[in-house]
Amino acid sequence: MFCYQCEQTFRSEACTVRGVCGKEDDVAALQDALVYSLKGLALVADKAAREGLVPEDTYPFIAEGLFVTLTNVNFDPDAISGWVRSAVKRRDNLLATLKAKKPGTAFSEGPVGFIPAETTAELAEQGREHGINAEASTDANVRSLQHTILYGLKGVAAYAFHASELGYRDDFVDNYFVEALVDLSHHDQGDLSTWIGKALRTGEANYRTMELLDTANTETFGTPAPTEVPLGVKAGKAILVSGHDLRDLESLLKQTEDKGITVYTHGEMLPAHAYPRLKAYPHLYGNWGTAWQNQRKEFPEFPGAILMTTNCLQRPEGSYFENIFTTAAVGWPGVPHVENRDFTPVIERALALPGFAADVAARSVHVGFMRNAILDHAEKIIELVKAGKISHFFLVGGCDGAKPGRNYYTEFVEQAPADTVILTLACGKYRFYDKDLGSIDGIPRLLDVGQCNDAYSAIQIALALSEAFGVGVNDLPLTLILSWYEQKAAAILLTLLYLGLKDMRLGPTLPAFLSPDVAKYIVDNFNLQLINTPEEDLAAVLA
Ligand code: SF4
Ligand code: SF3
Repeated sequence: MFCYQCEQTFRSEACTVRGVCGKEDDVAALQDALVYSLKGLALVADKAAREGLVPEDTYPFIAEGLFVTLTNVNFDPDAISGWVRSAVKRRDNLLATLKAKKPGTAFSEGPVGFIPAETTAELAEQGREHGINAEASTDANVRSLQHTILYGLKGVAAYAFHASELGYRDDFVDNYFVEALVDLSHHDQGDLSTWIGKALRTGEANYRTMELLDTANTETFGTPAPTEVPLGVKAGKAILVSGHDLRDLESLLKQTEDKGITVYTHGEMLPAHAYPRLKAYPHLYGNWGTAWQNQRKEFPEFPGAILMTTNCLQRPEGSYFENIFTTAAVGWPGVPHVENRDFTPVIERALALPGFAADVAARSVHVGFMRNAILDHAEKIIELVKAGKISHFFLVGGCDGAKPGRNYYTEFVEQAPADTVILTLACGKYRFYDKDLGSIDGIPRLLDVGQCNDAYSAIQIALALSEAFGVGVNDLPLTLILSWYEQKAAAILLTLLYLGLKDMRLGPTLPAFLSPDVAKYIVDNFNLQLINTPEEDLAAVLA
């Protein structure tokens, strides 16, 4: 196998025997076969779209298929094989329709002629033949950019999938999946500058997709507002919901009404508490557990059912294997997969388990400082900056992860001077989300902007401040301190580069898929820097 798409890749180079994430060699190969088969579908869809022949559900299918291959989403060989076969079936149906309308239509590209083998083992072998290195340029720098685009595309796919589940689609976003997969199929074409342009276009597509998801979430569930979320528990039966998909959470809340079950959020589901139409459910109580990488230690202690709606899933321990469920793109062999949001098995399991024996009071955290909540106080914030009471804003956000070195983010936040404000988002916040940093004239110093896709909200805040101060975003007293782990972070980084943001700090390491020359290009053009120590970085930024 060869996979280097996430931050915890072996020796910061590549997983070649077995994934550090728990992904087996055959699963990695099947994921590559899935990407290859989606390229075949995209190549046909590209031509068929000119004839208006592409079935509408093709685009969300492609998005969900790519999402399946994102880190810590799906580890189930049979499920992934099913995706490959569905992609090929869709491709062949579309090809037949296209040929009926335009006889003589022909394709020279390999993915269009790909015929999946009968067995999952043979299909994995085909995936090895069409691995990410075989299906990319022989030029190391161009290949690095093509892999960057592929990984960014997986992140865009995750966000587009969530938006489409809420009924929100956008032609630009739909068409971009086809465009990018067609580009990646023609990997022997174009030079370095062509592919740099295409990588920044992935950033643009991700920006549009995060905007779409922001609209979808806000119009469906209401404008998020600052909300206190308890970290304690209530006596009684319990379900824990993890991941990013708000539609799944809403369906589960509906299906558990009057069942005497308390629902808790986990990981990236925490910001859900801020949405009016979700927090209106009285049995959505609080947030339980910490970041995704602690689940194998924490989940055995949860006395109810657990639902994983998206990443990040780790190998379930025997002690809770019977209690955990997956849905949508997520999968683990032997773990029940909920279809069509019929959460009956999850509810039955929760009712069979003991639940919490007694109420436990604990501290709480505040969420819901998305763009509207912060911009409602824009005038006050601007006044505080002009009066010298706020000297600097930091956005300390991104993914959390298991490797050592991430204490940097906790220490950075702890050491940031008392006249600075920390915006945060995504699961990296679990390093410091429950710290009491106090407030500056009523403005909390720690502001939780939401999930990783709410990077859109953070960008809107930065743009509004830059307009208010009459300076460019790069001239604001604002520094981005980013942590990355999986491919959504790659997509967001491409968006920030597309928007021209400079002087960001990224850690804990640079992505292994950036070749030295590509990394140098980003450093030279955007002054992207690796994190150092909190002391040195704070001193340098605030100098
Ligand atoms: Fe390795 Fe990350 Fe790929 Fe898993 S997703 S196999 S840890 S690089
Ligand atoms: Fe976290 Fe897995 Fe990336 Fe949405 S839940 S940010 S790592």
